[in-house]
Amino acid sequence: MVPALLNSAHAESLIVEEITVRGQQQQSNEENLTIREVRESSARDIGEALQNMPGLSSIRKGTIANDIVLRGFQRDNLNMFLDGVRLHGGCPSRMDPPSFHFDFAEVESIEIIKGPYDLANPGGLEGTVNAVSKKPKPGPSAAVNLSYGSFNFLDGSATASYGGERLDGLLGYAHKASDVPKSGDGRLLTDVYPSTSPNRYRQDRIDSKAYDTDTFWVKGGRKIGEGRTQLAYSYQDADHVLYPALLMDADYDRTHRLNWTTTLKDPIPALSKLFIQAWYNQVDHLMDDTQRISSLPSLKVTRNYMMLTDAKTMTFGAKLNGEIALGPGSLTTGIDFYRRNWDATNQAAGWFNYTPQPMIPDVDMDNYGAFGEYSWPLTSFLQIKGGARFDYTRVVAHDLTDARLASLYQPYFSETLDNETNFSEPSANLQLSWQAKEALEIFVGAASASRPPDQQELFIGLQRGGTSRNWLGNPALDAPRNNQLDIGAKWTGSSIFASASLFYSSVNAFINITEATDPDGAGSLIKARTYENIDARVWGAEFSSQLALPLDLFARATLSYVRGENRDTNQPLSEIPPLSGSVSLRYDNGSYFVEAAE
Ligand SMILES: [Cu+2]
Repeated sequence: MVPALLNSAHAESLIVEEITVRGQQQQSNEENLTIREVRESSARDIGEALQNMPGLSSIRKGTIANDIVLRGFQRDNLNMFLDGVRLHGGCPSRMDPPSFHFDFAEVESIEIIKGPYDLANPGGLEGTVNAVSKKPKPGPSAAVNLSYGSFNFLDGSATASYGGERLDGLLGYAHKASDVPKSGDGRLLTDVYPSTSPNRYRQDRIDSKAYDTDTFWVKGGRKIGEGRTQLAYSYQDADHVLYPALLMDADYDRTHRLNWTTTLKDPIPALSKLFIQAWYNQVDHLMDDTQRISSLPSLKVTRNYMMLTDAKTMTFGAKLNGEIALGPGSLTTGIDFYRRNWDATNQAAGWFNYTPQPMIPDVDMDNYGAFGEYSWPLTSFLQIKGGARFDYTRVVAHDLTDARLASLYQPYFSETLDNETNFSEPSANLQLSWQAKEALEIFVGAASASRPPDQQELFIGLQRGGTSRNWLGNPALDAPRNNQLDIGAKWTGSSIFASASLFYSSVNAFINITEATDPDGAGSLIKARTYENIDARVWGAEFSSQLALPLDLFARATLSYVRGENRDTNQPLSEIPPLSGSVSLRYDNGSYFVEAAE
């Protein structure tokens, strides 16, 4: 039970409005974290904020930096966007998932599409999570938020904005820090290793800060007729983030994000809307074991670390979308491009005497795409939406030499490997919404979509030395494809919103983490962690409801169930979350609220 008591200005009417808006706008394969829910959330990051939504959960690696899981799918099977901008982390061990790179205080709401129904963007095999940033309100405004809690948990943010007739702007700053918290048994979260483990924290570091992040953001906009142009920039400096479950900790994550968008309404007679976007973001991530016993000086450890990885990722892209009134409906069409570069170098003492290894060997991924989607109101109660998309992706590992490919990677694979690969993949979907009754809407969707394997899955190469297990990408991977069916229903009344959905995903060439043995034997026992394509299926159901009761009471309940199966082995897929659910009851009279959740 988590009771909370806070002030809220007009939350009561907000919740009733929320129920109405959800009923009108949200399909049964969508979720939305509203502005009220964002404001009330005590979550440290997006992953934590989303974990109680039906179909969503998160993976915890440290005190912060929770990674989002949607219907059992994670990593690059999901698109994580901020204002439509693709974000990627730098760490090969995913210390910094995409959602780590912006602050929760920047966010106004979060939209989630469950399933591959977003044709306007490449990837998104199992869904898309898009956070929408705050916009300047009319006139001048400012807000300060400060939370302080146990273990010196500090979460502070300040924003100031001005919204004029033609020009507007917004400035924001957030600081977050916390000491290492204690777990239920009273031990520090860093105190998890036996006294013989080289991975345990050094005595003077065990009780240090768990994380320390500063985020600064600024944006400026100008109206163009009914449209708008906007430039936004953000810088984030995360220092000293501890990951007790991993063997290293992050020294820093430095992130730059730049996003320019322009929307024009009716620019020419045939075009009702034109949308142009160009963006750039970059993450520098440094991790090492300087906090751990393993970095203590010895014959082999001659620097202040035993192992270190210096990782960088850079992503930029552009898109041009248009909306055209065509026949009885409207056509949205567009082209887009992005380049994602990922480069990581590992240095380790001992076997390699700090010789740098191209762990992610400076890999460029270039994606070119085009799509068209038609929305057709067949009758006043039946709507069809469908479309197709095509993507060409080329991936080149610049720092993976033929010699390294042949000696380190090739022995584990029967195919002849190359340091570049490409993928040509179509996607399509068809969605039907039927207003069966005034309050009841039925949704049926079918979709097929693909994503390219990422740089890590294709080309990572970490030789650990001796008989320790290597970590190798599989350059011969195929692009996974998800063929999905969804059936859902939502019920909307003046004081109730209920949504139920069933889904079935058949994923061909799903990328599974596996262990390979050196196939030519050669007397070697060195195994490798690598990636394989398998056929998988995932199915499940979700239910959620929100209810306004008499006496200023509000109730909410969610239930999610998901099962996954590796069809090649008939074994359950790993990392599938169990059945989960939540119920909450809230008293809210408009000036304060009390909420109990389970
Ligand atoms: Cu890392």
